[in-house]
Amino acid sequence: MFSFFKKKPVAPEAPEVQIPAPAPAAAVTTATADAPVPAPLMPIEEPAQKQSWMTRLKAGLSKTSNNLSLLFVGAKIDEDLYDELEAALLMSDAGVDATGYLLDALRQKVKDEKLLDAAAVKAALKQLMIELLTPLQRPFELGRHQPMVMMIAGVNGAGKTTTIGKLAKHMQSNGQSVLLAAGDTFRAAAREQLMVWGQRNNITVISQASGDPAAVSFDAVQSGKARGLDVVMIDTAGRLPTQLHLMEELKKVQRVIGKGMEGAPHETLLVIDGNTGQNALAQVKAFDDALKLTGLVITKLDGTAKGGVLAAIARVRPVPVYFIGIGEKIEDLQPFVAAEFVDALLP
Ligand SMILES: Nc1nc2c(ncn2[C@@H]2O[C@H](COP(=O)(O)OP(=O)(O)O)[C@@H](O)[C@H]2O)c(=O)[nH]1
Ligand SMILES: [Mg+2]
Repeated sequence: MFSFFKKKPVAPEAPEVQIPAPAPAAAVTTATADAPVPAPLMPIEEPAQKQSWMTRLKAGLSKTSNNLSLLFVGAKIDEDLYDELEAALLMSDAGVDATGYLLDALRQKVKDEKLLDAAAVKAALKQLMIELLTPLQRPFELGRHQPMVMMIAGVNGAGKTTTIGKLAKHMQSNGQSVLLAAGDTFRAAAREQLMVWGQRNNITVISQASGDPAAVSFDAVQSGKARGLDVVMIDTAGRLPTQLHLMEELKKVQRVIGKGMEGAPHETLLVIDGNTGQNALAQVKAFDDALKLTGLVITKLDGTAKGGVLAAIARVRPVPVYFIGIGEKIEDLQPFVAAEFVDALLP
């Protein structure tokens, strides 16, 4: 079993938040009054699982890593190299801004550090990419609120419902009690999907045939409070940021959640399909403008995704990336770790 959540320390003298049930040993770092800052969690504790995850992440991003790596094979440090690098970064979905930034920073580093061979320049680029992406890395902390209310948004097919399922299972194995709300009332099949999944996994799903997403969400928050649960996750119907009335509806859902519990939703996540290219950036901007996102989940990095879009996000709209997904299994969702990701992009 591996785990990737971090529990925020709860001050013993101000217990307005109940401390959740004890988690399985080694799953979650807990804090004492003497040592209030938990050590960072190892996302995956078993070396074999860790290796398998990295192998699959590398395979998923191999298009970009091949392009980038080949550039440096026996290369001279000249304008041609920078030109080819620019093209490769643009092709990776990094976008004009991040590409320009990385190239300028690399030229400067090559000059300052008097780098002469291709391997050193590659290492310098890798370092710059890690520095660029590290601000996006943030551990997901459990136990900050009871219940902690999370709203999950995104376009159709991005992987919202799948991600909710995976997160719910991970949270359960961290000793959290979870309630789901089938806020995708637009398609009956979507409601069914979550209900069936909930039954199979023994997780309560709040659903309403009437089909008002705000009402379902409100009920779920009330129910989570009444039952003293740890986490309420609210699924929403997919929508494009250009569908203005649907974006208004989403804002309403968020407002109504806040009426159910002061300060909720505590997390508003956007799920993005990693294959969407530069459009992912447009999605982040639009959903963030509408909802003030607290985090992102990037899915499907196992397919044809090129991965560079994270650099674009880091430069243009740095919303933290809590998790990345590389497949449909539970363990295929893991925390985003900048150094690992760059290692997959530029081995
Ligand atoms: N390959 C792959 N498929 C995924 C991943 N995440 C989700 N999917 C698939 O993408 C499809 C749409 O997912 P779903 O959760 O229903 O999307 P939603 O419309 O946003 O709720 C489903 O077939 C999922 O199994 C991932 O990380 N990798
Ligand atoms: Mg769905």
